[in-house]
Amino acid sequence: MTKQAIFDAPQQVIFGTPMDTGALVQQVQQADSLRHWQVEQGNKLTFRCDLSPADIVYGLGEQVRSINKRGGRYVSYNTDNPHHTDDMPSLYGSHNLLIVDCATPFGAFFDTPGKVIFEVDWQNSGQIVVTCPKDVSVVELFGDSPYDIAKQFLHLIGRSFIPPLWAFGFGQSRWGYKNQRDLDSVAEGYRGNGMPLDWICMDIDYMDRYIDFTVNAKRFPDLAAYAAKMKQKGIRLVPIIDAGVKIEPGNPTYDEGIAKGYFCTNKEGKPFKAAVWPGMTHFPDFFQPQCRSWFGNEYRKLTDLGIEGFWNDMNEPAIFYSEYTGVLNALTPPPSDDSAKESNAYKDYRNFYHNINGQRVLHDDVHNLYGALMTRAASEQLDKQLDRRFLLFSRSSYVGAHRYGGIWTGDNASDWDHLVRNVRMMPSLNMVGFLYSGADTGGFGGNCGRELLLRWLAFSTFTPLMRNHTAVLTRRQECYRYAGTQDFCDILSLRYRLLPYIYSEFVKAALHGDMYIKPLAFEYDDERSKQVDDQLLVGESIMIAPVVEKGASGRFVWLPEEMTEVRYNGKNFSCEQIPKGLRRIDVKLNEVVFYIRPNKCVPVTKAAICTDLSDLADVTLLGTGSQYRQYIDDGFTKDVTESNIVIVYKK
Ligand code: MIG
Repeated sequence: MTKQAIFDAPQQVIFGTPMDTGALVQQVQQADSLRHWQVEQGNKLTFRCDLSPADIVYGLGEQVRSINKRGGRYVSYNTDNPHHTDDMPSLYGSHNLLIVDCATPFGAFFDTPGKVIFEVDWQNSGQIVVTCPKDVSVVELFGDSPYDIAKQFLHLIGRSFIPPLWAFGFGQSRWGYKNQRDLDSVAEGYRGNGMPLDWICMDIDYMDRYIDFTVNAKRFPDLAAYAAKMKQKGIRLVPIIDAGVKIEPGNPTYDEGIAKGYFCTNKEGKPFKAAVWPGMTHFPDFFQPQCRSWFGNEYRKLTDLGIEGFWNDMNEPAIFYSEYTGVLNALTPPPSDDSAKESNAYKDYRNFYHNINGQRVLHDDVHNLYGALMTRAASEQLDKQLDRRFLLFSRSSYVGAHRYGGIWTGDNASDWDHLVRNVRMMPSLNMVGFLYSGADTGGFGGNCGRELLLRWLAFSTFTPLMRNHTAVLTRRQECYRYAGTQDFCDILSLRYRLLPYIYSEFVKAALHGDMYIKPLAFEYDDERSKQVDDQLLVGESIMIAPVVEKGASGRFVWLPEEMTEVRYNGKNFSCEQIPKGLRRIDVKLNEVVFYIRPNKCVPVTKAAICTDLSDLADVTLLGTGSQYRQYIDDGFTKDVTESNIVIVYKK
């Protein structure tokens, strides 16, 4: 018996001398060889395993294509690239976990800060081929189902970041809000139309010439007073911080960074210069612990003004051009290898260095950890600066950063494909710990039409991060800028009515090392459930079936078992028992239909215009269960524990 248990525990095989990425928080038993992979050693390592035709491959977190990754080629090489098409090999994060659902399910995590290529039955090879740098730790996991393996992995990587309650409210953002007047008009637009709103993002224009940790005094003469005034309306301000620090002698952040040697260096050992929004910048060397404390400490300049949330951007890091390339990276001709597809700044990544424990390390070799370490820098210090939980989400990430903050999925576009991609990506992000995540609702690039925004909001209602964000020069995308505002009120109100459930399920998933959003196949093993990638399980009780097609009056829904169909129209929930099987439903633009699994409950509360006014204790239970385990606290305590879970009984 004991032998069996040891045999089935995760095991780690070390190749070369890999650096500790910080992804794992648990010790894993060492082994000499991998059970499922053949290894070819060379300049790089190649791992191969055979797939049977019906095997399903899960994982890879923030990546394109379906929940089942078969048939694709994916590259972990964090990049700033707004073209999220199915043939784009790399996005902003690297989440090197695969879970293979086969006769003996197994998982594999390729833990390295360098580039990893995953070919998953690519060109019908019938194999998974993983190509890694020669220093890598491979963790193999064994279990009786993909879900079991995902939970083992979540246990190894540690508890997900838990933001405050207000971060589960709706957020509005736009690249282009410049000053208090712009933010006032957003607040008035929402409040004046009776639409809920909890937070507004401040994009780069709030800064003085895009210099981190500055505030433009003309645009925000007294940010502390302004933030306090907004907070009284139940609206928090969430400023952006970029990775690059402007070269500006006299600026205290810059001066200290130079004096203490906290910046990445070039071939000659001088601070590396690269152009981003502020013009020429240096990049903080987040691999140095003191650099992390210094940079994180700088957030105090804003937390001292009452700010309780941030988003970290440009931390792949994004580079427009550098002292080496000289011309805009976006304009450089394709090289002979395929790196340009993976990142437009790949040449720069081979031209600067980190100081890791006194060793000079080429950025390219540790590239995928950069954004994660920026998140860690901010998170560790914010935790010291604030007596309460804070909001933090990043663009770039690596597994492990999920303990420090959430992520958004970068520069998507206002088209239906990106809504589909958002739906498919959420369960994969949950497998690698990024529970607090979501996409730019409505799309970042391009002009979002009314129907797309309504359908997208209906889906984002179920993602922990629910933020409408769009790029400068696009059509105004705030909900009140569209005709028929009542439809938007109807959809947005559902988020607030479901808050007791969303908040509880999120926190319970984090506490228990569980996923908040899952593929149907993680709970149901019928053939259809294994293939579905436009329906998801949200928490323990809900199944969603979002409408993701333009012009559709509704959709087909697969019910793997009898469920309660709940239709919400902005005012009432109407419930009906629906038998197992395929069903066609109509869903109006102001409606959301979701399903409650048998013997489960969903607590709902009254609508509110912000979480400060939500009463999480005042709940009614929907569904056929008789009780619900609700996590409930003041919304900001740092002490998030099981003891805050109460059992609520159906009246
Ligand atoms: O080069 O700060 O993904 O959300 O609005 C663009 C401006 C820089 C990219 C982020 C986006 C943000 C934008 N930023």
